[in-house]
Amino acid sequence: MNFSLEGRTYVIMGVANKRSIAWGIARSLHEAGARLIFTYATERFEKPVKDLVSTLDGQDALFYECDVTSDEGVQATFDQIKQDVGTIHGLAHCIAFAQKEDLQGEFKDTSRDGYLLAHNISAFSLVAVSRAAQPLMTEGGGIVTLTYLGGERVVQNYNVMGVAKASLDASMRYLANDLGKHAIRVNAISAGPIRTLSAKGIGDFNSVLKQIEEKAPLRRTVSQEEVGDTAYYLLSDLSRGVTGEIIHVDSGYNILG
Ligand code: NDP
Ligand code: KAL
Repeated sequence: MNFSLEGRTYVIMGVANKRSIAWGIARSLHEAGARLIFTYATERFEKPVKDLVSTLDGQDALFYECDVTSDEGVQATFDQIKQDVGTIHGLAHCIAFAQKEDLQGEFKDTSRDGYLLAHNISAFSLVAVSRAAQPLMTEGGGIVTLTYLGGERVVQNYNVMGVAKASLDASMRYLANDLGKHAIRVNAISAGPIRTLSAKGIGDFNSVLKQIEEKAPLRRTVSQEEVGDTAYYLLSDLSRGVTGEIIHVDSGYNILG
C-alpha cells in the first residue's frame, strides 16, 4: 500500500503563526505530498498565513476566511472550496477559544456567556465543519481535531476549556459513528502542552512544561512536528481501521496516576 498523500487535498483550520499546532500538521502533510487549503478566522490573518505557506516548496495552496461561529460562513467556505477544488480528502480542526477570565480562578465562576462561547468555538465548530465538509469528501477520508487532557480530568486553570474539550471528544465519537458509513474517519489527538499563541500569557505555563519534563515517561515535552506526524498517520490510509479514537501525543503523561 502507498501511504503518500500525493493527489489528495486537506483543509487545515487554525494556523495563527509558525508556532501553531496546525502549522506542524501542515508541514507533515505537505512533506507527504498533499495539496493544502488553509482557513483563518479573520482577514487579519490572511497575509501572515499566506507568507508562512509561501515557505512550503511547490505547495499550490488555497486560502479562505472562515469564522466558525457563523453557520452561513462555514457553509459558504465549503461551498466555495467545492467550487474551486471539488473533492477533499480530509480536514484538520485546530481551533479553540475561551475568554481569559474563564481560564483562571474557579470553574464554578464561569459565566453563561463564557461557557457558551467556549463551547461554540471549541466544540460545536467540529460538528459544523464536519457537516459542511462531508459532501466534499466523496472518496471518504479523515477528520482530525485537537484535544487536551483537561477534558478527561481536572487540570488547574483549564476550567471551562476542559468542559468544552469533553464535549469536543464526545462530538468526535458521535461524528465518527455518523460519518463511518461514508468512509470518513473522525479522530482526535490529545497533545501535551506546547508553547503557542493560545498558551501565551497564561500564568504558570512554564511550570506546566517543567512538570512534563520531570514526570512524563519520556521526560520531555512534545513538538508541533510530533503532533503533525500523528495527524499524517490519522489522515492517511496507515490508520484505515481507526475511528472515534483519541491518540495522546504527550510523552506518555496521561498514563500517570
Ligand atoms: P494557536 O493559537 O496557534 O491556534 C488557535 C487557533 O484557533 C487560531 O488559529 C485561531 O484563529 C483559531 N480560532 C479561534 N477562534 C476562531 C474562530 N471563531 N473561527 C476560526 N478559528 C478560530 O494555538 P494552538 O496551536 O495551541 O491550538 C490549536 C488547537 O490545539 C486548539 O484546539 C487547542 O485547544 C489545542 N491544544 C493545544 C495545546 C497546547 O499546548 N498548545 C495542547 C492540547 C491541545 P485566528 O488566529 O485566525 O484567530
Ligand atoms: C492547563 C493549561 C494552562 C492554560 C489554561 C488554559 C488554556 C486554554 C486554551 C485556550 C485555547 C486559550 C485561549 O482561548 C486564549 C484566549 O483567551 C486569548 N488568546 C487569543 O485570543 C489569541 C490571540 C488567539 C490566537 O488564540 C485563540 N485561541 O484564538 C493548558 C495548557 C497546559 C495546554 C493548552 C495551552 C491547551 C490548549 O487547549 O490550548
